[in-house]
Amino acid sequence: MENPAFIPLEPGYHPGCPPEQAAREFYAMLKSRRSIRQFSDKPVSRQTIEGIVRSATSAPSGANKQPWRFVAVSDPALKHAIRLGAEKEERELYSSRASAEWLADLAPLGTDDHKEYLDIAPWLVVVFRLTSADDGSKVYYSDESVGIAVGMFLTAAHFSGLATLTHTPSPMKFLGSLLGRPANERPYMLIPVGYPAAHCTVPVHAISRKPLEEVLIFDRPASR
Ligand code: IYR
Repeated sequence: MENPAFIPLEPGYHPGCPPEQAAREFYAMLKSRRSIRQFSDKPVSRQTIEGIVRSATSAPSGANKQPWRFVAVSDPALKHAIRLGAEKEERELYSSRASAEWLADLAPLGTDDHKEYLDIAPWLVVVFRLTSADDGSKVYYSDESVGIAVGMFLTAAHFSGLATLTHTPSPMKFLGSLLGRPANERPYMLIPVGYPAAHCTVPVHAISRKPLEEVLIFDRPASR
């Protein structure tokens, strides 16, 4: 095989301050991100969605196959059809599919099968995971790759002053047919994007985070 081509690394982003300060400031920006379920219908420009998706698709991916598609929906009739499809699945989930343990875990979030926000949010961004590339070739680590891209999407939306919800009506198969997507695209997540409604509240339960000592371990702890 021929030698692969390489070019010198372009200078990266430099925040102009020490990394300790930059990490602190980034966290200060990100820690106010919340999933919300009460959206305003205030419009968000197509340009904003393009910028956010550019950020998301800067994500690393297995063999750089970029195994994702972002379908941004603002057409009210299409949004309503998505709402009807999601509510149909969610009715099943809440009435029979979910275990008692799952329903108990969801109780503090106050969710149910009504998904009014799918009509109200100005954009519903449906993220698809490609099971093979557009040219038919293989993709690798597509779950991990799309998960990273979605994380960057949420971060970019928050940085842009917008709120999101990671909504996963399950199963999500109806989204592929509603949006006319080909068989190699599997729905991965439905992300309403917009401004929070003036009356928006968030569940207290979802605000707390585990302390850092619980989730971050340096090296190997001394055995107890
Ligand atoms: N998809 C349902 C249920 C749901 C599941 C989990 I896990 C959540 O963190 C929140 C909701 C719904 O959207 O209501």
